[in-house]
Amino acid sequence: MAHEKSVIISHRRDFDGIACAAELLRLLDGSVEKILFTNPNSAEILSTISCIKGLKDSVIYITDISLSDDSYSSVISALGEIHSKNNQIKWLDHHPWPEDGIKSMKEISDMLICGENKEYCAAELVYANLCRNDDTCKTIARLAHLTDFNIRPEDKELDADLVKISQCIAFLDNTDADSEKLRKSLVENVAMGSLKGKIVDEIYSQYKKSEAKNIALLETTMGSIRLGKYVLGIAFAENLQSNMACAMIKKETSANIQVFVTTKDWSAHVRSDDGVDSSLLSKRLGGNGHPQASGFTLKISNPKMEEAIKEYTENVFKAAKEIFG
Ligand SMILES: [Mn+2]
Repeated sequence: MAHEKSVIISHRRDFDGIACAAELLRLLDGSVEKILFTNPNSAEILSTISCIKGLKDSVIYITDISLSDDSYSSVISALGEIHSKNNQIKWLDHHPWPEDGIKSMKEISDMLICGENKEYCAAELVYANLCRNDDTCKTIARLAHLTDFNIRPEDKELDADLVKISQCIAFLDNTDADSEKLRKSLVENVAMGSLKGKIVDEIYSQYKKSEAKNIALLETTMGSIRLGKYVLGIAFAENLQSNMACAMIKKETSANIQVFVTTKDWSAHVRSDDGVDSSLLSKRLGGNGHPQASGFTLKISNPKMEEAIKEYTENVFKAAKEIFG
């Protein structure tokens, strides 16, 4: 039976994920039934998969999402059920994957490009494997590379429009209907090859309203610890673009490992200088990622924000001491 319909599942929080969806939107043109966004932790991935339970005879593209060590079996078994209803699964990712996860996923996927890739981000993999004849996809993929390989806002190569749209994407990393709607418009904008326009300005003005408050929280929660030749800096805000927040932490604390925690979902975004493998910390704390850019999410037991931040910081410092101390 022909597979005419398609569903896109991509990473919600960064430009690479949005760029993958934009490229696929161009490639698949009128056949896209749904675009869903998620983040790479099992709870969110499972809840996203539950949105396509009834799907049949379709192709599901999953991009810029990895499987982590502790949770892949539940995700793969949910996808196995989807696959058994004559759906194809095509998964393109560039983050590290557990070996056993790759093995089991291979059995139920029609295209699987995964595992750590030091040269290409997910949008570049989508371009190279699915839409090579589309020059706009090539441009989108090149832009995603700049944002995804930890090129910080102060680097000249990263132009202002790209920083601005990345801030918009991080700001929209919510599941409410308004955010979903704005994000869909943003994907359509990127699919036209544009990082600018009315929709970007609209989201950016919302983001700007929240920025001052977020930066103030970042500054008051900033802490650091020395671990031999390393300094780890940590700070919290409700929501800021991760590279930007980590650059601020680095500036304030001179840390070569920066941990930015988003308090709205307690996800931590870890960045580090060349030669410092901070993904060891993320992996120890149940997360995943590249040596210079990774992430994890800790559960919080204290309902009071101030106490929760203290608890979170202590847990990160404790793990960091064990690894780098
Ligand atoms: Mn990526």
